[in-house]
Amino acid sequence: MRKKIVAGNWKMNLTLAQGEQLINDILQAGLKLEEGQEVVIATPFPYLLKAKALLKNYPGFYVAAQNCHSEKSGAFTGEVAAEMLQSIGVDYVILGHSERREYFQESNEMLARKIDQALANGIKPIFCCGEPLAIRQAESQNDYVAAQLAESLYHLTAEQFSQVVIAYEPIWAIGTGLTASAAQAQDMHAFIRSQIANKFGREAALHTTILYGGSAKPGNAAELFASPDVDGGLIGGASLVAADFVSIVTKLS
Ligand code: 3PY
Repeated sequence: MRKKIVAGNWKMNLTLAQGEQLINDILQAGLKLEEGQEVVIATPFPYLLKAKALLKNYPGFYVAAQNCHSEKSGAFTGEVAAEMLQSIGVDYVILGHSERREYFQESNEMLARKIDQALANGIKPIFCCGEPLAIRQAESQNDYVAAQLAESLYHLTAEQFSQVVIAYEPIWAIGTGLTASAAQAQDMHAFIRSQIANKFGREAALHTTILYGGSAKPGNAAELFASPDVDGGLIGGASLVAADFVSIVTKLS
């Protein structure tokens, strides 16, 4: 009914040769993706074309960028526009990762414009949301995530929204080795789905893929993915090790 996805977020890691090796190792594992399952590999910008070429003959494998600019084009030295990504065949773009929100001051409003650029160029956004530790400790995580969704996504039409994948990444679980428990992930994913139902309708909510991210690894992926509202994962560190990444993909059900 809705797509199940495991997406690897390489962040700012690996040389081209290492990245090529990693993709070849993943492909050689001979993963058998079921109908509706996808593997997405989010490489640094300079490797996207190569990744696309390597994955070309593998149905169900897609490439993602890790960011794009909020404007169409112009005098933004060092930046990359969604249209450029489209011109090299990029399928997905990760937007709003907590590292971008924190280190590059990306606001919900700026992310709304990045989402628009991605969609205008036929690239599916993987929109990241999630709360910092203090918000979780204050038990305000639902309000916090609801505001992220509303401010970045609720200007979309239902048709536009159908192209968006959500990734719930509690910030306290990113790069810390801490993982949300399967119950914590399920609670938030169900909450996100209920918010989407309120805004875009029940059908849209049922069709939205919601990934869990934050120190997901082979040892916890099966339990996380078994939750009814968890449709796969956005994988950080474990996506850099072919055996770990492959093992996580096999946990999709
Ligand atoms: C992590 O797992 O640490 C991530 O940030 C995935 O995007």
